[in-house]
Amino acid sequence: EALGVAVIGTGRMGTDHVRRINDVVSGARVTAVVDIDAGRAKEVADGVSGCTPYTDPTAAMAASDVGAVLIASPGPAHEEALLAAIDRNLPVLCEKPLTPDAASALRVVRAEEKRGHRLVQVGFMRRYDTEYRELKALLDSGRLGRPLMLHNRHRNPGAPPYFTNAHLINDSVVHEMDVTRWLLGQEITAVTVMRPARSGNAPDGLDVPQLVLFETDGGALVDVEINVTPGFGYQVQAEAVCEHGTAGVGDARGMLVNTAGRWGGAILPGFVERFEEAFDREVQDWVDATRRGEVTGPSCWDGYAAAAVCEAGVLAQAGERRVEVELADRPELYR
Ligand code: ISE
Repeated sequence: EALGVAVIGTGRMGTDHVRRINDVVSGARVTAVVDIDAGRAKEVADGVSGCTPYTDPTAAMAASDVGAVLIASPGPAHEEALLAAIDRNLPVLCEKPLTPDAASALRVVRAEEKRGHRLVQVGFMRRYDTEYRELKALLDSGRLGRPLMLHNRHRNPGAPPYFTNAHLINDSVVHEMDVTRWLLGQEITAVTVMRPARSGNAPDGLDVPQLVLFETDGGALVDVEINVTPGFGYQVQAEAVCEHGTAGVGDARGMLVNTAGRWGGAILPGFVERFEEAFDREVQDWVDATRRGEVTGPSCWDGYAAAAVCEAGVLAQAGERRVEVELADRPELYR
């Protein structure tokens, strides 16, 4: 029998996941959609057969046709929904961020610990991207020796109007935090943020580009260029510098055209396009694992660790200085 999923939040990611579960993923169907805006919930539910609209996440979770929850509401609404799902022993796929700050993320970790088993997978979709997986496999193989540095570029075509400098850390660089922890298998111990002169092309309220540096407990140094350049397109790249060589992902994708004395190709327009396959694989893996009664993928601990690094990052950014990360001890459940 197909897994009945309640999708909470019908914004950009929520609606995309409803489409994905309906049209792309096998073994699941959307049986409930939740939005604080009743009209919006109904509009989305009307497009899916056998789907009920709700305004209250806990009401949806209580429905007999709901067996799992996908949280895609704004970050500040995550904690309540996560705790309600854990309380009902329902498996969850939670879009990043797990929660907006480390203290609330740790409360979710503690709730899951109390349950005694994992229920939550966090939506760090880069772990499902083919290229990032290849890089991870190569680093894990040891062929290039130890990774010593990781260079990252994270260039966005634009930003939502509410975006502030802190969002650059919490919403964007959070992916490099997770990728660093996952690729290197190390914790981030300190963050430094520096800024060159502000781009005249920067959207209002954003000081871009910025340079973010991570230090890790394995002695690696990681840099991230975070940028928002209207009209540029979306580009995410990572290059590991190891003892015996380097390996990079995210360069030119697709067709290369030579004509009229020039060569070139297209830059993808946004993260939905760049990571489409990763999102598909992420949700399919989640559905498959859930139906087997397992929980895999990035955990609450990964969500908490990223939140702790974000907190240090936002402080580092505000003061343009180095800030150490404070991390609780990793519970047995996540070892
Ligand atoms: C957005 O929220 C994402 O998660 C994207 O992956 C990221 O590239 C973008 O910068 C964020 O705003």
